[in-house]
Amino acid sequence: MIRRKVAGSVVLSGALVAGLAGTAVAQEAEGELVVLCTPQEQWCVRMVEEFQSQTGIPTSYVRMSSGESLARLRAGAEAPEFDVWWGGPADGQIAANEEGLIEPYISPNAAVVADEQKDADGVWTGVYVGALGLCVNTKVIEDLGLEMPETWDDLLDPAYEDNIAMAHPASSGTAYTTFYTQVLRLGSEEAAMEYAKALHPNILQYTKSGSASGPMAGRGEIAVSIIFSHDCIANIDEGFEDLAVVFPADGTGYEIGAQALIANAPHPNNAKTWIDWALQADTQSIGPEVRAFQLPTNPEAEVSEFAVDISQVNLVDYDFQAAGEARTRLTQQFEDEVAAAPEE
Ligand code: S7P
Repeated sequence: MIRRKVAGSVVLSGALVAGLAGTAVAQEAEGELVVLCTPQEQWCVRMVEEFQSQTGIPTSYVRMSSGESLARLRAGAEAPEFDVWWGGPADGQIAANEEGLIEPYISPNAAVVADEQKDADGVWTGVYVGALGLCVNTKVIEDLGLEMPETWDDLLDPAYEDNIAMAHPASSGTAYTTFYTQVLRLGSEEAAMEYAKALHPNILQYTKSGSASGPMAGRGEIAVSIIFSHDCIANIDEGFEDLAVVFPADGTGYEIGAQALIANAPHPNNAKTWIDWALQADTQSIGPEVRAFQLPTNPEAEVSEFAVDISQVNLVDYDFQAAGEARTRLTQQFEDEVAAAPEE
């Protein structure tokens, strides 16, 4: 496991926060920072602790899945409670921008991020990348007398009845990425909705949060969890040894985990300081310490030995802008035609 100390401490001088390691950025400080945090809890905790200790800015966070985040931002649009939205697939930030909930910001530190991993107008900037996979319990597959699944269509086999779990696209960015992957793979929204309906009898549970079904597969409660491959790898690293990752041969989707400044944020300068900081190589090297095995967008950041080289994976040509623009409409349609969103 790669361990790396985060470099540098920060001077809080007068009204200016300056001296963030590796950046010449100085923003006017303005009290606290409230982060809307979508990745797994441990990563949110570490990021907030590190930011606070490096900047002296009192920082708190609320962890919410992508769809929940969007709903919460919408509900609080008149008096925003958050300053920055960190993490979760970029389609979430794009959907929020469609509703005027995002303020574009181009960080000077975004220059190191590849053009396809950020919005040219600063609506969102990528902080990590990861591919969707099937997180398969090999022992359950054996007990069921099945072959390992190889494609999305393999999951439609009635032998999987009640043996698959995934999150619900209305609440989860992972699940929305899964759904939109079908749109791109099959060529239309209609075909993707038909696929979701055909898969439905095999779904034991739609969880609220994207990664929740990984441990279900790890415990043998289901044969297959549909999650980001890095979350399955984290589950294996935690000790769920019967799990294996399969990338569907018919093409899988991927995420660019993104961050964005909230429109009318109470502390916009602190939010910009966070966005600048989260793009630094040292900051992006924190992930593997908390089993976040995504690929960083800063090419200088450390890459975990467990990170998936997605250039070796058959990926669909994921269209983040189109996916984000369609998110609210398609998730409502999924609720109406496939399954209601989970309460808890
Ligand atoms: O755990 C890391 C991660 O999978 O969490 C995000 C994920 O979308 C969680 O949120 P949802 O509950 O909305 O699915 C991903 O961005 C990230 O890689």
